[in-house]
Amino acid sequence: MFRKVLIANRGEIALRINRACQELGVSTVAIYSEADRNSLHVRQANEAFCVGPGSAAHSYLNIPNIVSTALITGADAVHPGYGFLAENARFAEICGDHGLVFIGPRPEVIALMGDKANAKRVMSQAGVPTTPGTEVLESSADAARAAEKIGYPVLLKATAGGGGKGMREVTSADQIDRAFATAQAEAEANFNDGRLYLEKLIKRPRHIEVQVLGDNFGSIVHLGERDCSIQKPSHQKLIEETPAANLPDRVRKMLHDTALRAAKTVSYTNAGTLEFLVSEKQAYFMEMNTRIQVEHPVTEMVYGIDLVKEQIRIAAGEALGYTQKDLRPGGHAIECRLNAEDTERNFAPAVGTLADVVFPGGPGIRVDTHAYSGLEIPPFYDSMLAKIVAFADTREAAIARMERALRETVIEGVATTITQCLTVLGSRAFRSGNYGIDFLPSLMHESPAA
Ligand code: MV4
Repeated sequence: MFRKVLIANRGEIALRINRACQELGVSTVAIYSEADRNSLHVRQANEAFCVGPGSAAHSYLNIPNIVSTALITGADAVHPGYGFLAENARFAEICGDHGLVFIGPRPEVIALMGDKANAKRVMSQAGVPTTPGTEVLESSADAARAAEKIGYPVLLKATAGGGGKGMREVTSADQIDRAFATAQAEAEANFNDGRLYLEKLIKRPRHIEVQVLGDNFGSIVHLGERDCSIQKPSHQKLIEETPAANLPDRVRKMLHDTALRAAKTVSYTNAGTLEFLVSEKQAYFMEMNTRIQVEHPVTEMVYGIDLVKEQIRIAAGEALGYTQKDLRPGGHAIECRLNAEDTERNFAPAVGTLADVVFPGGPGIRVDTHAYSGLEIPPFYDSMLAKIVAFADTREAAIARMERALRETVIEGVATTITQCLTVLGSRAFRSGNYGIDFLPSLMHESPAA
């Protein structure tokens, strides 16, 4: 096992990684920006070093400063969390070049999955069903030809994308030149890579992802699925749950088997997530995330496995020590994300100082947060303040527990998504378990002031 791990992140995930390290007897080094001086991750880690000013580009993305901090403090490994450098293949490679273990998959696998068109081709060749579409497009004329063949409506997507940036829906041939130009410009601006590919638009799908873990000895297991269909128009997830409700056993098994096949195709190591679009009859591989995800706690509750500890154990060269049949999921878990944002002003991020803060507790409730009364929310980073996770024997009991927990919660000083989460939990569509990616946008249309 490692002696010391540098945590290359902030916020709740930095606390989460620190907790896993402490329980494993591993010492921790926190890094922080000038804006995060008073953060809990700085206080809870064994050591902490400032790596730059507030802007992420100069601190949490500052590779030279982060790597030197790891080397000076004598860390053996670096955990990137999610966001920031978590899916930066070059960072993973630089860590390796400096004798630091990157807690994640191999750099080549990060790079392969980071190129969405390449990832789809590799998966398709291995027999994994992928969304019908093209390889990288040469021009807008190329796109028009492909769209004619596939049939409108289609989606233009950024090869370097994910999360909906550089994505454009095109419903007819007369829109494609314009859509191609704007998607390309957006991809260029966001990823410094304007390459696009095209897919048939899947109508009203569900967004279901499957968690996998692989060790360095060729063992790979899945840890079930998470339904992540409840997303805002900005593609920010609001509520996730496992197991997915109303999913036929046949489809569930197909998703799990397909995820395993996909992970084995690239000899995947460490924690990863395969994202699928699921329609009435079909499940299509969309992309793979080569990191721990925000919503990992719901899987941990249902499988009784600490995914962050598993990441660290695997990176330290330990074998999984269990096989698929040893994994016995039980119960139901739901996560609500509490973001500091103004739902009445179209989810604009809110900044300010937290006043009264009271988090819920009691049976079956887990709170992952870096928030406390008096914390100043800087304008530089993601707006997530807390994740409330409810675990119970059944979906109905988990929903009741989550509603109870959210009513216990007080966050004053900034507007949050608490009421919005309660609206979703109380809605008929959510209770029926019959919802897809169009659910939240249509709910917001029906009850704008709920
Ligand atoms: C799609 C799709 C329909 N058909 N691809 C959105 C984010 C990016 N990762 C992929 N996204 C989508 N890709 C095809 N071929 C619909 C979406 C999509 C979506 C996906 C998951 C969750 C919420 C979503 C909201 C709008 C669109």
